Amino acid sequence: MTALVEFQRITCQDTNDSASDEPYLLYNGQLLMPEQGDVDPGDNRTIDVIKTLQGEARVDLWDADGGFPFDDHDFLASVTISESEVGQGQRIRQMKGNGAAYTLFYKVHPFPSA
Ligand SMILES: [Ca+2]
Ligand SMILES: [Ca+2]
Repeated sequence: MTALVEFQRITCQDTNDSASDEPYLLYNGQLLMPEQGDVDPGDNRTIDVIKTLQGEARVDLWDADGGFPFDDHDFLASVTISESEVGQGQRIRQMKGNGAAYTLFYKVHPFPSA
């Protein structure tokens, strides 16, 4: 069985950086949402990407840090998405870690039959 994940948006409640964050998302280790600039608490960023899902998939949230002197990017949180979420409508998942808090919005659809 295969499903489709419709990634809608992410909202920020708390940042990892003392100033704005530069969040990005990975889906099973591949880029899902490229780095976003100037994200502050209360901000939304549209994702608007559809991915196929087989069994389970992992979404990782990172904050990009490119400043001198060579501060590494910060891992913030991850969630696992499962095919069992098909048909559950709007999914709202908290992604909290490393001082930051974000919310991920998505829907899991059945794969269209031929
Ligand atoms: Ca950071
Ligand atoms: Ca940053």
